Amino acid sequence: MKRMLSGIKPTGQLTLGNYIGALRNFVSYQDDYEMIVFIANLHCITEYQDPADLRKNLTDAVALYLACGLDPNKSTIFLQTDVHAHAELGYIMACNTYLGELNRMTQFKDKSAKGEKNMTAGLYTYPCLMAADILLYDANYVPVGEDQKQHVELTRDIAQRFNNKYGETFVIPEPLIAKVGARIMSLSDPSKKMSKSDETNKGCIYLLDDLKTARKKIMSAVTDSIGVIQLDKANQPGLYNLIEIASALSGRTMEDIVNEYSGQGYGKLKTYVADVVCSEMEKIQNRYNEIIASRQIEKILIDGAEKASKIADKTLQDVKKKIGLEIKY
Ligand code: ATP
Ligand code: LTN
Repeated sequence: MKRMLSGIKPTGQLTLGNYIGALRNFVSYQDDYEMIVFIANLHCITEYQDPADLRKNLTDAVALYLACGLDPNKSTIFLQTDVHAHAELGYIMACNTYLGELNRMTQFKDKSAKGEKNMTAGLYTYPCLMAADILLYDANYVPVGEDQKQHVELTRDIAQRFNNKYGETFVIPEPLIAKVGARIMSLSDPSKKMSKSDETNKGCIYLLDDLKTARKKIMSAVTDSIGVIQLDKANQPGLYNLIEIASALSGRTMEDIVNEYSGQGYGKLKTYVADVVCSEMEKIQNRYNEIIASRQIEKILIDGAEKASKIADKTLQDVKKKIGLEIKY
């Protein structure tokens, strides 16, 4: 069975974008692949997090993984810091990455271009840690949203270079990007990705938003003044985004939805999108509440970390031996 690995940062509440672009795909893959999913808590402290908020977000992220359908009997679910090999291989990967490569990473470039102050060294070397996350597990595929493709490509370059230098060590991973929903846009500004770190909160639906709030955000989503329901991403990006959300969640094609609503007002279509989103969120939230009440999270994480460590420690041992870091006793 081929292996698949992915991670999500618990920087804030998980969003509908995370669900459509990442989480729900993990769930659909877990029957056909050996799925490894972790909470990237080391990645999230590249920017300051309030400790109390972070603690709550960690629990919520695991509970939401499970609520969305990840099954600990099928998938390995753990916290990045519970498997020490991540930080150690992350450092080794940083020693095998060139500054020029890190300077080219769009996520980093965008942040520096915006003139963000107090950018940390951790933010800069973040892709090296991400490479370690993936390479520790010999992952064949890495399902991610569009924004992470470049990081997986860098991981491939680092792995190939390492293999050439030290001999076959790492499996070369491939990014896996879903056709629909790989980049869900903000509801208030469809030129931007729907993001947890949305300052206004209006453009972003959090999976734990109450359903009334979620509906309101959809009903007031920014569209256009063209007034025709059709698929024109360039001129009607807001409308396109809403149809894409409904398509991803309902399993209907975007064309099918357009056919049903063409000739009608945007309000009708928005009501349909809100119905689809709220019905999915309601299911997730009910499961989430059950999971929180059942207090099973800790045990799942302990078991997950034990399973993950077995694989990761072996890879790290091999890497250290190949580099010459170890004395044979
Ligand atoms: P931020 O929103 O703060 O930039 P993030 O949500 O992108 O953070 P993660 O939580 O680590 O960062 O993302 C987890 C996964 O969700 C990644 O695979 C990412 O590509 C995907 N993802 C995030 N936002 C979207 C979106 N708007 N549309 C589709 N996929 C997304
Ligand atoms: N960088 C990713 C989160 C992440 C990840 C990973 C995804 C950290 N390590 C390994 C896939 C594989 C993000 O910001 N979304």
